[in-house]
Amino acid sequence: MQEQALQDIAAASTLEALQQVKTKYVGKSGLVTRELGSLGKLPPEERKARGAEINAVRAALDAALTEREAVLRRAALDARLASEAIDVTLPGLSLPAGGLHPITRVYDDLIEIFTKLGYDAVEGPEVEDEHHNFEALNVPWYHPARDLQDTFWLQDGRLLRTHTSPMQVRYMVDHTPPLKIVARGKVYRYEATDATHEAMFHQLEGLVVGDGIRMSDLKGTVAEMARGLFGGSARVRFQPSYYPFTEPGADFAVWWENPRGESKWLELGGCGMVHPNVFKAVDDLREAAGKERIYEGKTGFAFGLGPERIAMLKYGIPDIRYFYANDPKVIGQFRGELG
Ligand code: FA5
Repeated sequence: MQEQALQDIAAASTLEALQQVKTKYVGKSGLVTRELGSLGKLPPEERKARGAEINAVRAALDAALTEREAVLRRAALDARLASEAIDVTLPGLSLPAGGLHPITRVYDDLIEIFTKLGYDAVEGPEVEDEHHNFEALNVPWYHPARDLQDTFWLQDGRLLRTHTSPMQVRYMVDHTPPLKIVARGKVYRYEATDATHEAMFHQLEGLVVGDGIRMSDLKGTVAEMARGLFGGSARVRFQPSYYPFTEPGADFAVWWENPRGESKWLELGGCGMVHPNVFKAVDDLREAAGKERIYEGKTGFAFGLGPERIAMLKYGIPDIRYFYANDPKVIGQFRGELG
């Protein structure tokens, strides 16, 4: 039996098979165990020798079982390690890396230019009231300029701001001059979209207020911005224009030469000297809030421009609608280092 058992143990190729062999011989009702149990039936003089013999078998089997189990455990572990082994020389999986949206890049460039010129960068609410978006900017309800900027109205009478100019009013009510700020953010207009017009777009508003601020300061500032954006040889053009909140008002454009050798005037935005009625409206709001009237008699300039137009030229994007269509073919080009 011992010989047979040792053969069985050696032949067990898995831990489960070994367990079966173990049960068969030394389990509760195994062959060896039963032999031990039947000792009592032997005559007393034979028991001792027989018992010693069976115990020797048992010990031999236990030793063989333990040894075999160690071998099989080691093999099972080796097999598992082999199945989990990785080839560290294989190329890794690349995780998709994000990148800054082209509009964010243009904003970052603009904010850097103006921060160097000593401006503070601020932000304000997209949901506005009529007073800040229109009235305080010298656009009363009957003014035809309201039709120029078709408005998304909210049910509570408020609206989605149609430009960032209400930030001029908000900032002046809370701060004392002299001041220099740029305000960035989304604006909304209820209008048909085309290659250069979106219903949601962005603006950067600039405002400088102090004593003796002149139109030439405005022109110099816009020219400095254009050089910062497009290089030292950038040319800027001003054309008279009308904005109710400026007097005088102008539109400005930069002469743009793209890498393909094409060049044209790029309309960037509107600007002008802050209209006295705006200062008056700000003082009215300050007075209502228990603050001093300090803006009447001040001078200042303001400008507002659209970063989409800059990004379209800078990155050769032909249609403004690509910016917000979530098309990975377009936006994916701005991953990682590019741009
Ligand atoms: C204004 O919004 C004035 N608030 C700008 C201003 C500020 C003038 C301060 C004077 C003083 P306008 O509606 O022209 O002006 O818009 C300014 C710029 O926003 C445009 O030059 C253009 O670059 C951009 N823009 C206007 N409408 C759209 C549109 N639908 N989609 C994309 N960009 C637009």
